[in-house]
Amino acid sequence: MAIGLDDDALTRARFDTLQARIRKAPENFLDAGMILEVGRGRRDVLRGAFVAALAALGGSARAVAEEAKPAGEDAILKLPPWSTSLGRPVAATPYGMPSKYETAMLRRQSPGLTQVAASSVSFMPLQGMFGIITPSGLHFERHHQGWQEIDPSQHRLMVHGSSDEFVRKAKVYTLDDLMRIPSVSRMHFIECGANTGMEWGNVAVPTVQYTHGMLSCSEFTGVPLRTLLEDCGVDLKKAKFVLAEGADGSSMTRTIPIELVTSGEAIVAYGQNGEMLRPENGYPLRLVVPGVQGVSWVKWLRRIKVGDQPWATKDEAVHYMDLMPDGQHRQYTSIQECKSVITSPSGGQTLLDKGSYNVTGLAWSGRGKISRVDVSFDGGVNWVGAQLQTPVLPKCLTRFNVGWIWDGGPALLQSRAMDETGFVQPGYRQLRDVRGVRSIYHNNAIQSWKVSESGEVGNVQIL
Ligand SMILES: Nc1nc2c(c(=O)[nH]1)N[C@H]1C(S)=C(S)[C@@H](COP(=O)(O)O)O[C@H]1N2
Ligand SMILES: [Mo]
Repeated sequence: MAIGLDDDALTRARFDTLQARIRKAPENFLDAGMILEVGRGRRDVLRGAFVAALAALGGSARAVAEEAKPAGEDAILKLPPWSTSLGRPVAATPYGMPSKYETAMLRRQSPGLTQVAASSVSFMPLQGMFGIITPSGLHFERHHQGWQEIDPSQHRLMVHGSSDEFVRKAKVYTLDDLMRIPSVSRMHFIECGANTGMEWGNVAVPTVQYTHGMLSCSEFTGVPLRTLLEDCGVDLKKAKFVLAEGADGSSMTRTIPIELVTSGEAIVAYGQNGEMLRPENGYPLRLVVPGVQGVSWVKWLRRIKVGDQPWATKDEAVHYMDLMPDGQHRQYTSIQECKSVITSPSGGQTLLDKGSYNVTGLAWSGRGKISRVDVSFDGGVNWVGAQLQTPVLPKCLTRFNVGWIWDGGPALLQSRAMDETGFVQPGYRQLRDVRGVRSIYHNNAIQSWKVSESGEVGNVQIL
């Protein structure tokens, strides 16, 4: 155990809570409430550890930590107000919210990105999340023209063809129409093609929220797009592609190969984690295209057009292409290849003491299931297999965990995922050999976190 307090469960529980909070929220290190709580710890060894860990803080904060007297087991012996008073009634909050003490789990905008109201990104806080599902309120956002709050009774979805030869009876659906059709629910990740894009240029942004936070995972509910095409009498021998269009001001339009539709994978979704989609994520309808980059998951979906060739719209002829070393652009590279990242410990966090840690992270592949994740503590010289937490689902986030004893010396943490096709996540050198350095999109390289002797964790690139 990191601080040798096996005989003092209470203090340790408190330590664990603090550690969890610290590891969740690098930005919240200087929370005065936490420092007071630390100061009241009974054991000198604990106080010592924290005072040392807090040594970098400002003068007044340190004074508080040193002056506070240990208060023994008061928290157990004296009943707190919440044990001796009447609690609040049911439905005091008809829609439940996180505890007011959970202030660190927030979507954030990258300080390194220019903020334009219309074209904007918010990143999900991977560093403090558990399991694989992203709470809907923390799902990342990427809008090309802001987000809209659409009245579902006014929303329509049209399915039609480039010409009559593709679609026998074009139709316009209301949300009520769609909800009468047998539905499916599936868990999938969505990753923006630009996730980790800043790292191409060797710009090491500080935290995992900013390196990998254009990623989320939900259970989506809706109607397979194939069902709608069949309903409209689409000639599936002639159809090769569909075009999806959003109802927002960006007129987002993306070409999707028909195989992703005929396989039954693409879903016209209205549900997200058991409730209706959030407005930011496409309420009341969005396209779910498992394994494919986020841009094809058209939000506020209003139109599906069926044809036999790609449309090369603005969102696929100007953006979301990969500039290769020979100066050519690679177009329609939509699958998100196998990738992983350690989410804790990660950039911006601080290890408080030597000892055992759970090294945890996420792995995913747009081609199927994750088959294995290896973790290195020495920059890729030695690797150990991490435990994959169930469920392990295709085109879904997979959580991995591995125990680690930090000896207090410098360390380099990396994770390397493999998917069921045998594809192994590349290192930076390998990726740059093929792709050069001028890309923005589709960076799935191995991420490295450097742990320094002070316990501080930072973002470094290892070639
Ligand atoms: N209509 C519409 N659909 C859209 C976008 C948009 O701006 N408008 N952004 C796309 C991009 S680039 C991404 S990465 C995902 C982001 O989905 P999210 O905001 O639900 O995370 O939506 C895609 N679908
Ligand atoms: Mo995106």
